Amino acid sequence: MFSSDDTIVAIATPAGRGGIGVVRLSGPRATEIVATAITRREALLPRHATLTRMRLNHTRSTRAGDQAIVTWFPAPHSYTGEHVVEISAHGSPVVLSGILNSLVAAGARLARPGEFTFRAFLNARIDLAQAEAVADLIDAATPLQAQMAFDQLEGTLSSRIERLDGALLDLIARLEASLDFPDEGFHFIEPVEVIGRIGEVLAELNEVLSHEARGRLIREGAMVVIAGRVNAGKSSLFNALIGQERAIVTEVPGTTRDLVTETIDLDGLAITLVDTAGERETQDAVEREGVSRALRARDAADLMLIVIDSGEELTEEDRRLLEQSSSAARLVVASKSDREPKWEMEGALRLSTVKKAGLDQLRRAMVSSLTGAEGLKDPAAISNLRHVLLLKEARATLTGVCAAMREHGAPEEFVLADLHRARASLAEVVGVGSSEETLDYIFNHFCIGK
Ligand SMILES: Nc1nc2c(ncn2[C@@H]2O[C@H](COP(=O)(O)OP(=O)(O)OP(=O)(O)O)[C@@H](O)[C@H]2O)c(=O)[nH]1
Ligand SMILES: [Mg+2]
Repeated sequence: MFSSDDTIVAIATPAGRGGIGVVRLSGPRATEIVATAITRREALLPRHATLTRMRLNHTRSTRAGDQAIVTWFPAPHSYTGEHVVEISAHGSPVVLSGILNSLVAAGARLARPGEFTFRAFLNARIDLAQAEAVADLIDAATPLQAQMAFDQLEGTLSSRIERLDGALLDLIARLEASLDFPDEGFHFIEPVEVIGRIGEVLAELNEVLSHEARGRLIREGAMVVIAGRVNAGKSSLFNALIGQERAIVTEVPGTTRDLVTETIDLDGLAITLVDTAGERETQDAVEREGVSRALRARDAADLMLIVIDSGEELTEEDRRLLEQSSSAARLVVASKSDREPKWEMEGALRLSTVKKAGLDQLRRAMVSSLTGAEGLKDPAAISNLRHVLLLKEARATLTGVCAAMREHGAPEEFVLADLHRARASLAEVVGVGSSEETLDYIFNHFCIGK
């Protein structure tokens, strides 16, 4: 996918203005290329922050255009494992692209998204699960997501995979020894012991996989859709939950006509909150489209907040919505609780955005409904669907071979083939034997400069 013998360059800080901006190079010619753009004559010292002036190619002269701190991280002790040079300049888009252009003019190639991290992976500085953790850490929207990504970057998952793989490898070695010396009639390992050892690996796999739901919920977050008939107070609730007047609120029924989306941190959980158009029969084409979008959002929701005005008698639409959502994950919100209640319902959460009452209770109910009894307190050992699927594949293989051995004493060759297959599934988690498509997919989701 990428060639890796050239020197790549990218702006590593986000687009826009900032106190500083960083341009990063990686590759065999990194120092040589940087030398053409700095005014300092002496060679850079390894891992020393050096103050120098930089020539930007937009100045069309040999005059310097900015001051920068330049640091060289010699191979192999750098992020990518290659020579890396980081240039911290003033965080102006004009200055940074000037630096970038002069480095490209001197022979560097613009890096593709994720290419620095891809090189770190190729050079075995990190494995694939750790590379994915880098992307997750950058994308983290809540402290809990960030902590979980960092743990994975530190190798918590990778070392567990390594232990499991070690146990399988040991078993394979003993079985192969038995096969290699069949005449001696000596068994290095008895079938019951093989089953026992595989059982231990399965127990550990089950333990890791038991965190799946929580881990994926933390990593992926959840979509919570606010539904209800027109004027029920949905947008008021949406605004109260996100803490700003984002959606338009008026006394006119049918105010909201599109999906309004905002992400909030609820107890460490990244919640995508969606406000929708109110339910009602309407001739208005725009509103009709809004209502049908609301319907689709409801179908995709992890949790629905069904908002019903407690100051009005239940209407046909309220009842229909309650019935339609009865088998889905939902919370019923009795809104406008500052008004005289016109109905009661068990489990309905009374709430008033005017009086700011009942919001905390709703937040707690949302979290417990999404997370179940276990709660969310700690990061989970596994959080990425790709890893989950591979571990389940390994588990299925090992469960199958155990059953075959118990039922009809499967021959050693057969057992060995399955152990190798289980190892291959584990190896793919850390990127050994991963297909080019998998790698492409993963690294294409990175930002440029990482
Ligand atoms: N008394 C009282 N009025 C409220 C409360 N919440 C919202 N309202 C009023 O109810 C009306 C409708 O509020 P919205 O939040 O726009 O309702 P909605 O469900 O988004 O309405 P549509 O977008 O038209 O479907 C507005 O006049 C709000 O001021 C509340 O807690 N108490
Ligand atoms: Mg609204």
